[in-house]
Amino acid sequence: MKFTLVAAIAAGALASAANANLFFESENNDTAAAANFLGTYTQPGDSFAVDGRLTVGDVDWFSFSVTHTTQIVAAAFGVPNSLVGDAVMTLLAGDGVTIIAQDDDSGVALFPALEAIVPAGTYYLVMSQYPDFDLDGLNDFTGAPVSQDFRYKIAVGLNIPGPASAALMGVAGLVAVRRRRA
Ligand SMILES: [Ca+2]
Ligand SMILES: [Ca+2]
Ligand SMILES: [Ca+2]
Ligand SMILES: [Ca+2]
Repeated sequence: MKFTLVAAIAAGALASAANANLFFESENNDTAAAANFLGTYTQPGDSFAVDGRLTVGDVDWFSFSVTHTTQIVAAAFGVPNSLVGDAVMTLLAGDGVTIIAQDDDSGVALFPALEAIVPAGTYYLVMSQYPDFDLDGLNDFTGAPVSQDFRYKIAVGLNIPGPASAALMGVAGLVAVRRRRA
């Protein structure tokens, strides 16, 4: 139930914004250095969405900046629905290496959702295919290129952290460390 809650929060934040920012991925975005930049956000309650596609061997890097301490809530969905595709979502610090949060299946079906409170700065949000948790486009078990091909949408809400959200983050933190065990 809490998995759906996280997704609903992200979707709700998106729906409530008068001018949601919608982006479309631009390849090649397979590394931190080549990430698609999605903007700098200063206003409480900002949000944005991204449409993308994960193809064979693909990983998609996006970056954005926040100017204040922010609660990031992000969820991915399949396009046109979430029946096809098993994605992994990773939130990294501005060094492009330090993983702040990573999730596999907490969203709808096999799609991920995550939540984190972060200080002002630049962050990376990465979409990869299961099982590619080290974000190199290769299956972590076999070393072969990941072999799925599906379209996705990411909804990201940027909220002001509060006592209630801090409690929720505790729940999300437990969710975030869950891993699919093959
Ligand atoms: Ca892509
Ligand atoms: Ca890519
Ligand atoms: Ca997944
Ligand atoms: Ca990998």
